[in-house]
Amino acid sequence: SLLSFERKYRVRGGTLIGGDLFDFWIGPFYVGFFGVVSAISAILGTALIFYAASQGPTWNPWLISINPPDIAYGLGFAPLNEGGFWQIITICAIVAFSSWALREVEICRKLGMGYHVPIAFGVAIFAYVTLVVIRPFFMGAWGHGFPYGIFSHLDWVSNTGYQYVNFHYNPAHMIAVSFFFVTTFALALHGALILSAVNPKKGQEVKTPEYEDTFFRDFIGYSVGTIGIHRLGLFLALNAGFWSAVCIFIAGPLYAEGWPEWWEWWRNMPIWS
Ligand code: BCL
Ligand code: UQ1
Repeated sequence: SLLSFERKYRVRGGTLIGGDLFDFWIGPFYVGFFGVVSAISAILGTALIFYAASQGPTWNPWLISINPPDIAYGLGFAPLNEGGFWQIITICAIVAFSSWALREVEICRKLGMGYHVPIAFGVAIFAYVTLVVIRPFFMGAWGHGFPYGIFSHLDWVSNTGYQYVNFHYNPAHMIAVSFFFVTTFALALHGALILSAVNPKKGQEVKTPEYEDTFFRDFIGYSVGTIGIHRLGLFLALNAGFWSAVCIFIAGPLYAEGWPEWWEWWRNMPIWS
C-alpha cells in the first residue's frame, strides 16, 4: 500500500532512456528501463548459477563453486563447463549491477536529488570489476578472477594473499583496512550520538543538534558538525572500497613479489639503516 506522502513524489520523467515506456511502479518499486534490464540480468545470472551448479559435483551450499576458466584459456572464451558459465555469469552480474546504479540515477532525477547514492554504489561496482575484469585482463587470463562459491572464494582470498607472502604488508591493503575500521568507528560514534540526543530522561525534550556539537566540543574540543559527519562518513566508506580495488590491482599487474620485501626501500632509508 502507498504511504500518505508517496503519491506526491510519484512524478513522471527523469528517465535516461525509454521515455515514458517503463516509467511506472509495481507496488512500491519503481521499474524504469534499467529496472527491467537489471531484473532480467539478475534472474538470468542466478538461473545460470543454479544450472552450472547442477553440472558440478555437489549441492552442498557451502561447497558449490562456479570456477573461472583455467589460466591456459588466457583472455579467450572457455567451454561452458570449463569456465564459460563463470564468464557469462560475470557479464550478467556487471550488467545487473550497472543498471541497478542507473536505476538509482533515474530515481534521483525524478526526486531532484544529488547523485551521491549511485556514485557510492559505483565504487562498490568498481571494486568488483577490478577483481573479475581489470586485474585478470592486465594479468592476461580470466582465470585470475575469483570463483563464485562460499568456501571457494574464501580459499581464493587466502591463496592469493599467501602468494604475496603476507598481504598485511600490501600498503594499499593497509590503507583500505584502516578506512574500513575508521568507517565503523565513525558510524558507532554517530549512531550513538544521535540515539543519545533523541533518548533523554522521561519527561525531558529531545536534544537539539547544538547539544551534539557541544558534546564533542566538551569532549575533544572539536565538532565536525551534523552535515560534516555525513560527508566524513561517505568519504571514509568510499575510500575503503576504493583502496580495496587499488590493493588487489597492484598485487599482480604492478608488483609480483612478496609484500614484506616491498618495504626494503623503507628499511634501507639512510636515516636509520
Ligand atoms: Mg584482506 C581484500 C580486509 C587479511 C588477502 N581485504 C580485502 C578487502 C578488505 C580486506 C580491505 C575486501 C573488501 C572489499 O574489497 O570491498 N583483510 C582485510 C582485513 C584483514 C585481512 C580487515 C585482517 O586480517 C583483519 N587479507 C587478509 C590476509 C590475506 C588477505 C592477510 C589472506 C591470507 N584481502 C586479501 C585478498 C583480497 C583482500 C587477496 C582481495 O581481493 C580483497 C580486495 O581488496 O578486493 C577488492 C569491496 C567490495 C566489494 C568487492 C563488493 C562488491 C559488491 C557488488 C558490487 C554488489 C553485490 C550485490 C549482491 C550481493 C549480489 C547479488 C546477486 C544478484 C542475485 C544479482
Ligand atoms: C560530530 O562532531 C557531529 O556533529 C555534531 C556529529 O553529528 C551529529 C557526529 O555524529 C559525530 C560523530 C561527531 C564527532 C566526529 C568528529 C570527527 C569530531
